[in-house]
Amino acid sequence: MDVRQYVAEELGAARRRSLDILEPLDDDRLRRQHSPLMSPLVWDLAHIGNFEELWLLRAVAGAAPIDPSLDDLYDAFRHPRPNRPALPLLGPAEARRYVADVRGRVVDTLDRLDPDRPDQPLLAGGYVYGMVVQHEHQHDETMLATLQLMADPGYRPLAPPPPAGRPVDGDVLVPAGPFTMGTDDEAWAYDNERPAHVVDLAAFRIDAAPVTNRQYSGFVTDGGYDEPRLWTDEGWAWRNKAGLHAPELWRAEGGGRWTRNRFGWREDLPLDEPVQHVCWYEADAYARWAGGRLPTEAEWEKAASWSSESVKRRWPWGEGEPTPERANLGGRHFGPAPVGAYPAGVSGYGCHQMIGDVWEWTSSDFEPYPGFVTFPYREYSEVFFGSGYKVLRGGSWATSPLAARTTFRNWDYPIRRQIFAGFRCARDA
Ligand code: AVJ
Ligand code: FE
Repeated sequence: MDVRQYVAEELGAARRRSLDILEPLDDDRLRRQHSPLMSPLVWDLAHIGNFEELWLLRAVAGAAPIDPSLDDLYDAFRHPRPNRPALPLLGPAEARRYVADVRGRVVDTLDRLDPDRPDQPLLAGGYVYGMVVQHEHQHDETMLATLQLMADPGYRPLAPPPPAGRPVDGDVLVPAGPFTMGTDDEAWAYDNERPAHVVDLAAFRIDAAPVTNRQYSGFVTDGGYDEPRLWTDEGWAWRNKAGLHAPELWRAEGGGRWTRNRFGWREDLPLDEPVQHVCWYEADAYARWAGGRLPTEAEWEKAASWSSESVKRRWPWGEGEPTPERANLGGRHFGPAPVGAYPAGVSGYGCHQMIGDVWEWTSSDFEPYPGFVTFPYREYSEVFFGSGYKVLRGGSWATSPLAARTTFRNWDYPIRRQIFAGFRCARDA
């Protein structure tokens, strides 16, 4: 497909998604801060528009600012999240008008400017348009994490149920040898996914599926949260300080029965779904309890994108698009699917659900690859390197297929539980 047409369609799809997510919410819920970890939703919305204005109107088309005061308000680095509700933010109607105004102008420029100019790094393959589309989708996922933290009375858009699961046993062997980590030729990959480089790994075993709620509740019932030997020193200190005793949103109902809060509604813990809303310290302790460890980021990527054919795969299953039969992405089912629900999405080494369902914590710190070059701005990746962030891989049920490729890197602090994150375990072979 022609880049101009593709860009126009993906911009439209991202905007429909953002507006759909916010549509059920009244103005008060859009303006309020539901958690100090998160922005008011109306900040996210106008920030999406401001980012688009900065890159697609001002950087690409040389346009003058629509309103220069907005740049400060919606700069994530000038105002940390806890301070955002006190800012003179655009209200919901104003924010909707602003993002629509920006988008109208972007569509106009797309008619006269070629979005794909191989001689200009920002425009080669439509890069900056892809960056803006992925930015909107990433904030859509952030807004969903905010809505999960929102107290009653609940948020429940209509969504078809996910496909049925089936048991997935044990782990798979990934034989020793080199593989290609990262990418040079994925057109819309971020700077932190580049450059492609060879990494030689020892043989290892990795779980064929993410850890389920059933498995994780075994750790809880076995006293995993009360056994300091299972935790790192930092993890144990955090477990004490934060009073961790089960994943966020779980509640013990007696007799070994658990319920969980899902977007403000209480339901029986779905035992066959991947566990969600655990922090890195919990994942790390579970892995030790289970006789394993978290995979490194390189191990995760090899298990997801490599095979005996030694050809890098864009997706675990190969090059075919991520259809509903292959992965749970984009908010389609509004929650994770049970393990085993995607036999058509299995990786070359036999791992299920590497893409979609839940982000997976890895043991690795967020660091640049050898030869990393910032592009096009330091605040996407570079300023976060070496600051104690842990890498997560694979995307969740809420991640857009445009941002869930096997090379994509996400990161968060090891104490964080608000994102849709779980994990799988690895072992030395
Ligand atoms: C890649 C998800 C960590 O949300 O902080 C959004 C993405 N960067 N706006 C974040 C991002 C700028 C980023 N993460
Ligand atoms: Fe942003």
